[in-house]
Amino acid sequence: MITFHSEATKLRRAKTELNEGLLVAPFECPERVDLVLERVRATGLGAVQAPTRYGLEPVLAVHDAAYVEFLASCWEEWKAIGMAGEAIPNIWPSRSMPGTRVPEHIEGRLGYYAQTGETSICANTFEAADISKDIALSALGHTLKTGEPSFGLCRPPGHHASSDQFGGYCFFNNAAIAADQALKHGLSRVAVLDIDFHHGNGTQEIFYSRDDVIVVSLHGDPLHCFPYYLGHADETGSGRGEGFNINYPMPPGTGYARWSAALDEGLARIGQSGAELLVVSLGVDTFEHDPISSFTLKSEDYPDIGRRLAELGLPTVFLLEGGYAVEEIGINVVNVLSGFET
Ligand code: Q9C
Ligand code: ZN
Repeated sequence: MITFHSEATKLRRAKTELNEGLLVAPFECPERVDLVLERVRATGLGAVQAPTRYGLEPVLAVHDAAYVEFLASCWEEWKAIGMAGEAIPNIWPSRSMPGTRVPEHIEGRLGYYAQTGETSICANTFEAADISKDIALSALGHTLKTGEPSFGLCRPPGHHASSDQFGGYCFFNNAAIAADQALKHGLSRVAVLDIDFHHGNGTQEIFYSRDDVIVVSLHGDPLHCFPYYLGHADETGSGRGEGFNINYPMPPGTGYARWSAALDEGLARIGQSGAELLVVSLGVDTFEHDPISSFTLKSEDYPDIGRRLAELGLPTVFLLEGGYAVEEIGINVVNVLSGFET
């Protein structure tokens, strides 16, 4: 399987993540890319190719223009007023203060465009997000042209990014951008299958009222797990999108038997939907030793995931989402991809 990769994804190198009341070294770090790439090479998965540049038009098809402008200028504005650290939001429009006007001060704009407070904006965040979506679109382009599967080694990840908010380490929603572009290239229905540990709230929000993209997500129950406020089973879509959003929340401690039963159900729904392309939001933070997650999948489970996905028989684009701070992220990602090809 071909891998799309760029060293430029590592240009974002945040120093801080707000975690458990402390500023720590971010879990979503550039070394993740090296770990996955090393494993791609060591296993001979296939060619590694640089992405094509696509510009901002495909981004603006799913994200709000003012949000994109905010991301492009945030770090410079933040530095220009002499802020001491990285850009971390600490105030938001909230239930008791649901303002809708966008403030002018960068601190207010930062909160307006933020979902969460763990994700710092630093130098080259926009540039890395931009190349990450190019990687996703290059993978899509390859699969549309050849029918062959492809892997986009995206970083930063994308599935928490909504139409106008960043969070959960995500800025541009790579999977949503790719799914939307696939439709613009003539497909009539696309499936996004999100197997990251965390609910793909951004992808859900972007496609919630649409029936041309079916979104299926397996994840930690939001009653107990990030992102907490979205991802319940009764969120099934709205308007013409009703029935095209399918959530499988599962409790902390869930292992492969229960998880793979949900996967089979989700795959059956995708099979029935008439989708012509599968975009997989591939997070491996379902791993038993992931430092921020609580499922208990083992490395030897991941090839079986790939095999089950292949049984759908659809052209498939894999895009990297989460999976953290452990050597095994490379093993687990490539296990899925090589399982797909057996
Ligand atoms: N104590 C993705 O997997 N919360 N994002 C971290 C750590 C944020 C995960 C809490 C998790 C975001 C793409
Ligand atoms: Zn995740």
